[in-house]
Amino acid sequence: MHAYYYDNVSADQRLPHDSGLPVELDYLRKLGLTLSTVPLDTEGGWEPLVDKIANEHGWDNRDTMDVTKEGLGDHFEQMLDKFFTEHMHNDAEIRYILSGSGYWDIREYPTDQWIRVRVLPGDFIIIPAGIYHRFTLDEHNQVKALRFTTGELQYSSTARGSETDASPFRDQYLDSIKEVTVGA
Ligand code: KMT
Ligand code: NI
Repeated sequence: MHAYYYDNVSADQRLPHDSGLPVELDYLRKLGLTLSTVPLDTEGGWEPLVDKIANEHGWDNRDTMDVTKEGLGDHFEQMLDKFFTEHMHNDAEIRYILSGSGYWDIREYPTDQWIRVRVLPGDFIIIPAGIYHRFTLDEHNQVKALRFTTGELQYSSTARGSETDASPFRDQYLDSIKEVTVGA
């Protein structure tokens, strides 16, 4: 996994859009992300390690998101548009990449710059509730990821706008990064 500032060039979202300015993963952690890698070829298998992380966090539910043309059928383009529309969630977005690759774009606060995070198989990413972000596939056009939740599995997102700006989940997020952004 690695990250860099997005170049803001208007071209296919699936291209790297690398501005050449790298971003440290520790900086993204300060912005509230949890980032780690559990290699798929870990000795003894990745499953016990991933199970342990899930248990520690109390995630009692999981499923596989198959973000491929075959997996999503007629909804493929529609779902991709939805993922790439800037949004936030009221719950954390927790994903473990099983195959394929893609990019999450994370909004830096308060600059509103996009930071692009490249994900590959074995990458584990937790995007906190209330942070603005979007997701795209790359040119290979496929990703399969485990999705974890506590309680019921359901997908709900809200596009950035006056409603999300006023959301208590957004407030909580901004509060959680105050230490980092004060004086920024
Ligand atoms: C989201 O909300 O941004 C997503 O779930 C992206 C797809 S997960 C591979
Ligand atoms: Ni999301």
